[in-house]
Amino acid sequence: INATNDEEASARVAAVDADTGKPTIFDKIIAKEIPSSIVYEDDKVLAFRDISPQAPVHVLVIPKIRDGLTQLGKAEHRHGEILGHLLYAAKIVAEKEGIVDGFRVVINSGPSACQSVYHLHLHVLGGRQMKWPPG
Ligand code: IU
Repeated sequence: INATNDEEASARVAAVDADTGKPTIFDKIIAKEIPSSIVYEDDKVLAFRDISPQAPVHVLVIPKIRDGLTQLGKAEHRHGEILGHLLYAAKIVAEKEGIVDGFRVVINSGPSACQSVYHLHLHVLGGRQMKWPPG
């Protein structure tokens, strides 16, 4: 089994738990029960460095209250405001990290996209030349 298949397999396992409403590790990060390197925070969102960075800058932006947003594919009309706020927070993160001239925002939704944590999160990536298409 290669690394890619491992990633796909664990994403499928994570997805099985996704709809149970179980807290994820991000709740502990929000509660600061698990330490993280915080880049930006306000009353609605938290941005912290990814534990396994895929670029020189790799920050996750998450809503402090999940409110059913386990994944983008579960978004409802009422989530519009927080979704917009998350995207704007991604831009603030890019500015703070000095990559506002070139950065990528990624949301993996569901097992086919290798989502592994079922609390909506935006990946903010930069600090190197990004490639297209993504894997
Ligand atoms: P994904 O889009 O669900 O695959 O992204 C989840 C990310 O959360 C992934 O990049 C992990 O490295 C990251 N992460 C983390 O930063 N801290 C943790 O304790 C755990 C995952 I678990």
